[in-house]
Amino acid sequence: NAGDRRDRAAGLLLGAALGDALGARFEGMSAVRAERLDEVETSGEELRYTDDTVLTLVLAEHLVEQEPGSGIRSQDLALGFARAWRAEPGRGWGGSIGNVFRAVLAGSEWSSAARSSFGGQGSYGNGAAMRVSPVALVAPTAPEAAALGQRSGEVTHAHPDGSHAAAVQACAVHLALSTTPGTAFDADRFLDGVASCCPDSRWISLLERTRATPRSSSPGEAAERLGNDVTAPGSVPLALFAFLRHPDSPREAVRFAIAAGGDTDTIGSMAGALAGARCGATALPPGPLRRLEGAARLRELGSLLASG
Ligand code: F2R
Ligand code: MG
Ligand code: MG
Ligand code: MG
Repeated sequence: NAGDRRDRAAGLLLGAALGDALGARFEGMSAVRAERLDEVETSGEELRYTDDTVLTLVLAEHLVEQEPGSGIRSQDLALGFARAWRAEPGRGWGGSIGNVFRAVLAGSEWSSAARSSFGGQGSYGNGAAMRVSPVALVAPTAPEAAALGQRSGEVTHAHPDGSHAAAVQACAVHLALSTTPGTAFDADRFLDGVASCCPDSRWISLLERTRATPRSSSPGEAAERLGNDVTAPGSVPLALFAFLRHPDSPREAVRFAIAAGGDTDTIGSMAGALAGARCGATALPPGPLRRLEGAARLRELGSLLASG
């Protein structure tokens, strides 16, 4: 029903932002102890989000403004991202993505700006995947979510590893939205669904490695096998695994992702989007949610996209 769909849409966006904000202060640490996570969850401070959520908000607003079915206006989207980067320099941006945004602001077309980084290769950072979750709310099917995710990713990440990661995460979030919370979660079926939307063999093999990682692995063991860094291939698999590990608890999925260390805000955010999409906003931890920066707007955008 409509109320349930709105709750899932809000859960997707709020879960993404919560994972980002909870993980933010640990980004770059090798592992995070449970007590440190407890402290952040229970402190009275505002939970401030980072670049991950700044860009998720830009993409969500872009999707709200577009005509239904009209896809992505790449140059407008690139400009929206670049203006947000210029407006909020203190949000913990990726090392090289500023060069892409600077080129767009100087008048370059998005495709040449995106190709300008890393000697013409383009970026395979996880920045395209970390912001992609709202496309799952407007795409009618998982393959269409993947295609839209790919297009939104290419706007800044010209390297196929970077843009395909956005396709994979978008498809995964769409599939998570279409599962039924409270019923058994079939991890193999979920991974088969993601693989069927998958743009290339590299990502198929990363998904197989995710499937083959023992479900009982600790966060550290999972990070060892799947990676936990700022590259797309080194982070999306761990976010998927955190969700497979705790499909019915956004709090535990996010805590698992952050405990693994490395790119904690981004892996936490991608895991939070997946578990929030399946379980809805009502399943998010209420204390941290009350302290989350931007929560009202995220909830509102979820409603707008769910009803669009
Ligand atoms: N980058 C961070 N945090 C670490 C730094 C925090 C602080 N500013 C500090 O310096 O201490 N956080 C945010 O960045 C990640 C998203 O990155 P995005 O937007 O994809 O950016 P970028 O710069 O394009 O890629 C990230 C890094 O990946 C490596 N890389 C990418 N493409 C490469 C290529 N073709 N060849 C070689 N290396 C490549 C580089 O190291 C890039 O700097 C998120 O974690 C977000 O939270
Ligand atoms: Mg960040
Ligand atoms: Mg639940
Ligand atoms: Mg990060």
